[in-house]
Amino acid sequence: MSSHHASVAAALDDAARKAVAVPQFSGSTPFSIEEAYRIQALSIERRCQRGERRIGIKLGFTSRAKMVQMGVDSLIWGWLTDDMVEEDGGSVQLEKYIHPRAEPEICFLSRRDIDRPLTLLEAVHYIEAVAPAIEIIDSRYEAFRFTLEDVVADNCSSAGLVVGPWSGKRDALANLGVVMRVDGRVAQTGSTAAILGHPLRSLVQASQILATTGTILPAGSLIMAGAATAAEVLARGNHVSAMVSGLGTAAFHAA
Ligand code: OOG
Ligand code: MG
Repeated sequence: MSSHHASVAAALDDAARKAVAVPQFSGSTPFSIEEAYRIQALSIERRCQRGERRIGIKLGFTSRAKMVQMGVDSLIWGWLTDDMVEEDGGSVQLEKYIHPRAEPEICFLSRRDIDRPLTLLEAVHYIEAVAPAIEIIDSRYEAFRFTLEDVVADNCSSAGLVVGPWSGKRDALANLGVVMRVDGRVAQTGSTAAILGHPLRSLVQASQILATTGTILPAGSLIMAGAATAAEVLARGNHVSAMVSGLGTAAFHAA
């Protein structure tokens, strides 16, 4: 099966590079979640061989809003690389993406290596800073439709991220208002409580996942906690902002 894994990884990597969608793979050749993570790892290796650097991880489907929107109900995770970072307040070139969507998130910057499963009480001590953020997701599958296995293989639709101002306010993240605006209009509203009841739980989950996979996430890594609301489709010219009460705003212009 491993040559099949490599060819799926190559097809997904090419789809992302060329910004051309591909059909789902699990329909023709079913594969397990474990295999999906192996395919994901192979596709990230391809990126790293081209010189991209891992800068952290993201969690997906940590909120009900996202599970309902995409019809998937398990927490998933994927890698972030330096190439995915878009400038806060800057222009995002939409041609790089296939059918991008934006979703409001919280981003953590880790203070120490995450090398074991953490409790909720410990997790706060592993955070250097926290920021409002926008994830730009872009499924490599046609019509942005996928099974759980397909989306995991596709690095959980990771494509871009915009990180807003860093803040040391890591103690009171439980229930902060979240507002995403598109062209000044309120498009999505929610609360950080939508993220697993408390966004720090994303960090706890991340530490458990990393421990089971034997991966150490080095200090200074980013952890995207998952969207607090459903995602919004992006169109050329859109100005998108995500405000998290008490933390500030991340924003970009879709060029
Ligand atoms: C999968 C990624 C989900 C989140 O924040 O829940 C995700 C997708 O919706 O394409 O990033
Ligand atoms: Mg997300």
